[in-house]
Amino acid sequence: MSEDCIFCKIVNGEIPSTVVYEDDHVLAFNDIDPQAPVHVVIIPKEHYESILSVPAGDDIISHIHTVANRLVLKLGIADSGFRLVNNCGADGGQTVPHLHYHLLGGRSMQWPPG
Ligand code: IU
Repeated sequence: MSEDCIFCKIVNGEIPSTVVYEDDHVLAFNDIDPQAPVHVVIIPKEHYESILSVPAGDDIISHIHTVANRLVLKLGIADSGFRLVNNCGADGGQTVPHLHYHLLGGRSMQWPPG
């Protein structure tokens, strides 16, 4: 837990969120500023500033991908397609310094992203 981290506050319930999945290690909630009909933010409960902070051998990334697969089925976007995005660092578009993945679906995606 990092004291000033907004996503840590969401994890401990200080800031409300619409939770779509939770287990001992991961929380997934609807993005407050959705960029697609389905836009879920998937985060580890433990605070990692970014994907670069995850130690080798830690299986949190694998677990997040497993959770994303489950959510894709639960939210009905498996057949139409979806995008799983990790923004890392300022130029990567990361605005919240707590590791997270965006799960986006329900519309056609463009490439390359802006
Ligand atoms: P980014 O990859 O760091 O830019 O994504 C952060 C996301 O977190 C962004 O899509 C925000 O809309 C979202 N978010 C949120 O869902 N709830 C919050 O309280 C805050 C940000 I602050």
